[in-house]
Amino acid sequence: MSRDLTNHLLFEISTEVCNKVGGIYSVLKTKAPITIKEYGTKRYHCIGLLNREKYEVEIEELPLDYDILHNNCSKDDDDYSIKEALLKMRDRGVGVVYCKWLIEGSPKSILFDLDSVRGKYLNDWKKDLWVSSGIPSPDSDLETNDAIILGYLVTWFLGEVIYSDQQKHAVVAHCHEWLAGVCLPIIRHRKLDVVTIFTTHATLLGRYLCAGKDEFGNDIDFYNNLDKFDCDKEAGIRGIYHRYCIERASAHSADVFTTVSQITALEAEHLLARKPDGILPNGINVTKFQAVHEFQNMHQESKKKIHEFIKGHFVGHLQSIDIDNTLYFFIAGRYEFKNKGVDIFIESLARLNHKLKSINSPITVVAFMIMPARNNSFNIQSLKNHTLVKSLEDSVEEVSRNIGDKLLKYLLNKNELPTNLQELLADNEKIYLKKKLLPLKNKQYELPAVVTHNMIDSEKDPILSNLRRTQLFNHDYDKVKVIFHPEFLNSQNPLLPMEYEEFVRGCHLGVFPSYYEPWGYTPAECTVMGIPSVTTNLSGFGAYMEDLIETEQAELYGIYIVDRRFKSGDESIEQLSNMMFDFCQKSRRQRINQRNRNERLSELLDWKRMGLEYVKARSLALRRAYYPDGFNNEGFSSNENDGKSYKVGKPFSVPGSPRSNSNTILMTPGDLGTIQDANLINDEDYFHLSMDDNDTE
Ligand code: G6P
Ligand code: 1S3
Repeated sequence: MSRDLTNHLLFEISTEVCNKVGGIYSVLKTKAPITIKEYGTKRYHCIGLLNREKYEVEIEELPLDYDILHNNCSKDDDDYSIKEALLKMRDRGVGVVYCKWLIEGSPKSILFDLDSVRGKYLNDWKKDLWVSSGIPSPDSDLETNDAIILGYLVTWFLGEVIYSDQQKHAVVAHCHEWLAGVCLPIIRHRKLDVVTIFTTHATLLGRYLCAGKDEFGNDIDFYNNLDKFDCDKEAGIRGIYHRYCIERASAHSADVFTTVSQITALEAEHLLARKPDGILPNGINVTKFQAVHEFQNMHQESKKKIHEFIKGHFVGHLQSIDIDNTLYFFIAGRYEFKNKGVDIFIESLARLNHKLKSINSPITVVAFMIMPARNNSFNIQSLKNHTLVKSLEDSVEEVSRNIGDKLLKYLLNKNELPTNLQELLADNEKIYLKKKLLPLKNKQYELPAVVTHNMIDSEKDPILSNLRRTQLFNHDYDKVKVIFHPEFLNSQNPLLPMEYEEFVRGCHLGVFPSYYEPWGYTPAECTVMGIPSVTTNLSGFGAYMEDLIETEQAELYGIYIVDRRFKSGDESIEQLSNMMFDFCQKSRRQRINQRNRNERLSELLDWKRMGLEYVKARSLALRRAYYPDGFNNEGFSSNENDGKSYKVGKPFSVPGSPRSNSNTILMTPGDLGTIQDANLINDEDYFHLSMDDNDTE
């Protein structure tokens, strides 16, 4: 029987399946609806590891036993071989949860319990990896041990699937990141009939080199030295040689190797010694509201909640903040001080503070830093301030109700306004309010905290050290106030009870001046909510936007791109502080217009558009595996488009959509570094996939 290449089975493998850790979780989760649309629920499965602490809230377990398989399933079902493979593995003692991932699209998922086989097989598998692929694995690295167990379980599973499927379907395994890459060299070594794709979302060595120092203690000029690093040596110095070997072997063994941006492709070419076949940029699910300006109203509502927090946090100092002229900036993400650009953010804020003071600006900027760091829970003083303000607010509300009743009674009885409004406030009410005010009396003598929690290592913490160095202490005379919140947000938070998305909506500007950022979801998420953001030409997202929008127009759309590639550190800091300073000088009307334009860009980030590159990657992998001589194996193609550069142009007041501009064609990110033989796919069909008529189970 000949394999069905068109209706192949697709497996996406990652340690972030049903396991929220970082960006890859967002990729798989937001992409699921478009993948399910293409494959249905029987031909697409996600594979990950069982994280006992978290998995239950993410999934709904599906029944799986031989009775169900034999009585309810047909051998012709696309997923028959998958279920049979899992049952056979269970028979051999492998713990596995077969489930529906509770996200939009509900992809079926397979979670392997690594502990169920650790004792029995780990040592043999480590030895096999060394013998077959020359990859060492020290006992002390538990994360690598897990990666090895996952890799061997996935290989075992895929072997069972192709055996049980009897070549009815082609099988595509798409692995994300080195942690899920161990299966790739083994599949290659065992010559399994599986087509493979490896996507790296960063390189291990790149991340370490960017964050670290050279042997003389200087920052490493990473991008200007990409071709000069002795990678084996650098990986060895940093104690990651074995992980780097897995990453490199994954890249070399896959039929198709991809990454998420041009800049990371360049990095991978040098550090992993294989030029990626193409770019799979990250998309996002774009929800369009019925009412055109609904997202603007949501901004206003969420902003009010942030105002509430400000009242508590700055109590005793609120005379120095005009809440109606206050702008909320924020940076958020994994706490990588240098890689995420927190270093230049703080320095630029200090310069912004100086600039705003020098023009006596009416604007106050409150800059939030939301990055998890080691702490011992909330700062008692911060909690107390919020409770006191809340209690005062409740009392004022109660007294105002009484005043209202008394005023109404007076007007009805006397038919005239009271001459002495003081009479409306009874003595006991005055005493009551005074008592509530008393604990707030001395608040003006203590500065509002720069951090909301008790930090475990506050002396050495890089954010706090740099706030001290730049003297950003929340003085009344400071135009820039800072708040470090060393924990991700959620609606149960006693200080700032908001989910992250709601918080972003209430802010005015997201600032993400990363030095190392293969893609960067945070600015993309801002755009989907119509919140302007700052990014850099070293981040995948920033470079993608820079390619699509004329540089001088980007700011009109609320996309600020700091040049961190061709400018010195000091110049980048100055550019960033000037961008923030210009933003502070916008009128409310200009901010509203900018948000409207920004939100319209979200179309450029929709998976309906970005997902096309995944389709191309699978198509290329299948052709490479099954028709190795029939096509050109080259990697990137250049952007031809008649030699013209097609970009989003100037917004005519508030443009309908960037695409409506006559100068603009419907580009996909792949047009900037595409996978060859894209002509196999009909782009139009893909873009017009309707998400409504879901043919899922
Ligand atoms: C939204 C609301 C407006 C509000 C504005 C405030 O656009 O729909 O009613 O005036 O936000 O904008 P700002 O940039 O000052 O937060
Ligand atoms: C990586 O996560 P990170 O924050 O460690 O993968 C993300 C998803 O592709 C990407 O957006 C991010 O830039 C990478 O760095």
